[in-house]
Amino acid sequence: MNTLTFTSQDAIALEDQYGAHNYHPLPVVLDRGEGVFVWDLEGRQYYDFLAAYSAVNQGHCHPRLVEALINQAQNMTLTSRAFYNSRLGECEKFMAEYFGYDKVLMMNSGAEANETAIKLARKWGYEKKGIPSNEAVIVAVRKNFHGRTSTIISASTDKSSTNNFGPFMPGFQIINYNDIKALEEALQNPHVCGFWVEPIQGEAGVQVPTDGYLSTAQALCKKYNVLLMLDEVQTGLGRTGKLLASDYENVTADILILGKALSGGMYPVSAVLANDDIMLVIQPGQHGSTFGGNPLACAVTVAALSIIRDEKLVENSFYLGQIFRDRMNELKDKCEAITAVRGKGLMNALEVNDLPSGNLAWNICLALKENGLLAKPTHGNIIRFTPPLVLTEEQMHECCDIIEKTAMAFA
Ligand code: IF1
Repeated sequence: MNTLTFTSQDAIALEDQYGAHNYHPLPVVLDRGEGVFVWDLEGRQYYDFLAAYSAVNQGHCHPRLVEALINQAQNMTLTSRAFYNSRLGECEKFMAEYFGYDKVLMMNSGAEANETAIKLARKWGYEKKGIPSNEAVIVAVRKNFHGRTSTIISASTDKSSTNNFGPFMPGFQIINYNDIKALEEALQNPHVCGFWVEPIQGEAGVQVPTDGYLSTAQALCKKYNVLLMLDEVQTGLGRTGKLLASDYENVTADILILGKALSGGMYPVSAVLANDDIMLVIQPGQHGSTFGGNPLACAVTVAALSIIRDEKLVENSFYLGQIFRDRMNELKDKCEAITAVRGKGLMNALEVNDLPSGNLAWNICLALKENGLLAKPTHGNIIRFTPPLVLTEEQMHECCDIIEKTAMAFA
């Protein structure tokens, strides 16, 4: 806990005055975290049901991650890729074997990994599929979220992400999510090199497609010689109750995009995985970043992935997710404020009885905070619940009690 002289109000005032106004945070100032808990400047304890948008799947300040970070920080942090470093190859081998791919390309943010996937798919399109120069098309879906760069938002259908940020990058075709017929029509264009999609849409409000959507999409991609680019930045690494959300349908992406929990929230690490026939179209000097694949990132990544395996977080996520949705469905039946429950594993959402332009979800989140649980609305009528995967069954029931008590006050 901090001293009494610097309060949450002071911290909020500082951000407001000196920080850009590109966010509208819940009014709580977090100062410390451990496992599933966070504490504000006044020492109030909360269950963290956002987990930094699924980046801290391993829980806050996991001791093995802290140890990996400190040990590596004392030895070497950054070499650039002008030289080899002693941790990169080990980390790439670990990741390639962990996910079953030939090759790994490490970046930093999720947006950068998606950018990498776009460049890789296009280059493959020209050099392997024979698409005429500068004519490649990537098919994306409505309400996607893949990051904030100007290329990525060129495929966005969200006005607040795009308004007055043009001109936009050409080469994207947008179809409806969960629409196989539209996909097959789009893939018939011989200039299409990739189909780019989240297995469950996060920002759109935890939209779960129909069973079979991904496996059918994969079959269509094979049929039309198009790369399946899966953005598992948020759905990956145990979040949905499988290691990858695509595991539910035994689908293997041609280009797998990872980020967030790849470092357990310790450090920005992202990666793209692909087999040799795809990954090797990128040659020396054609893509990279100063920080991508640095020794600190590598040490943290190996530890973060080891924790997921050693602590059986995938299994825990699957198990606790069932409990959560069972409890929330019971709640929905007796609480008028709640209209829908959906999700997989520990990636879930409640829809509340309001318009997307309303403020009921925000007001419930404020009340949840007062009752010791932090969650964030997405749009005005959806609350997302994505706790760290290290939650226990007992804690899950306590959290469901908090949500129940809070929601009933709005019934
Ligand atoms: C923000 C949402 C979550 C992502 C997927 C790539 C990225 C993200 C599927 C980019 C990032 C974040 C970013 C965060 C809000 C957040 C988010 F509400 F916008 F949709 F998690 F649900 N692919 N998602 O979800 O990764 O470059 O940020 O590392 O404030 O923009 P990044």
